[in-house]
Amino acid sequence: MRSGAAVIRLLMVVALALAMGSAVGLRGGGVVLAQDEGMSCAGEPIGAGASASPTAGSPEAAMAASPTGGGEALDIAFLPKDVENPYFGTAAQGGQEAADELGGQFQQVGPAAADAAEQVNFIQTLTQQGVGAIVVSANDPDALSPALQAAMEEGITVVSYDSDVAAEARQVFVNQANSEQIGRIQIQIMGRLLDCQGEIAILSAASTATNQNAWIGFMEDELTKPGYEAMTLVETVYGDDDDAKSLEETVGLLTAYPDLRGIISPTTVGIAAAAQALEQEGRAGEVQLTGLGTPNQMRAYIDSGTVQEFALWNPADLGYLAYYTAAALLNGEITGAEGDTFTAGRLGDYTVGANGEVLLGPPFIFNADNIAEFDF
Ligand code: RAM
Repeated sequence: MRSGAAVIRLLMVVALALAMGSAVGLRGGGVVLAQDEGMSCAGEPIGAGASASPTAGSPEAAMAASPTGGGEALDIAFLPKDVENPYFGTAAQGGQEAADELGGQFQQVGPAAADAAEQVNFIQTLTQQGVGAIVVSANDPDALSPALQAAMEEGITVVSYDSDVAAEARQVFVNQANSEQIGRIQIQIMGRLLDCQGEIAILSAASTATNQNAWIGFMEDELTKPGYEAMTLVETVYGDDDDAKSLEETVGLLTAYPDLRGIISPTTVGIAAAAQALEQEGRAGEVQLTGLGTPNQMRAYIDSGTVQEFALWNPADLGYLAYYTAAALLNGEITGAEGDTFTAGRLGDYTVGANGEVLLGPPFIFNADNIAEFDF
């Protein structure tokens, strides 16, 4: 039976969702799923601030829109953090899809492990080859900058996606979702899982990763809000987006903090490895786990109950949008200035925001009720 407080909470969520016009959504299998995610420990709607795909148009609008193309040949190379990570494999599928639509070329190159120095070598090689555009997800915002700036001096268009570089080293950053929202939502979910109480730790990717560090900054800030007094972040460790290291670091956390009640892993590699570690160490259920994962990598852990919920966006859409953005820059349709607009095929219309940022849309929370809808 619902308590009176729970009913009031539910009514508040419904009222807020109505007031906001729409809730967090993700396009999957052609449908947009809407979410009402309840209230955070601080008494705010979980995922608040979601501007519900502000720039993503409807599929119908996208079909009517004219494709970006027709200008100079599109020779666009993706350089992810590493090529072994399935997340970037899915993003590459989106890049290839966009290339096929625009009649452009697509290639993906990159290191086998998430390593900034190796990314620099790839940037230099792509520059020598004279590609039209480099689309890069950075393992380190600063280490990559000189090589990217040299590429830009040679006339190469540079777009960052997923994990940004220093602003002067790219024209546009295609961000998967608002960084603040991605950071806060993970603490909000953990708060719900733990009833706002207990020791938590973070298992991140590389210690220099731009995206994870931005999200962790907002996680720490969320924890300072009233309502989180009994939730303590004990340590942040780094698994470098490597399966074995991430597993090892998780076991290290479980050993070092016997009272640990939760782990947040804002990386698709880390969260899968942490789930495996919890099962292997017999701590599943006792230690809650959330963060950012792909449905395909997390399905087994949702099924076993080791993980109840986690967040992400569609990496294929991110790659698709990044390719269209690079194409729009190459064709002179946009320069990367705030207010520039372009159409990204089936995703619809986008506007370049402050700091040369293009936003894909809000993050989505996956759980046992909806995970079957997604295959990536
Ligand atoms: C990993 C990578 C990537 C990040 C996702 C959530 O795949 O670190 O950069 O965006 O996790």
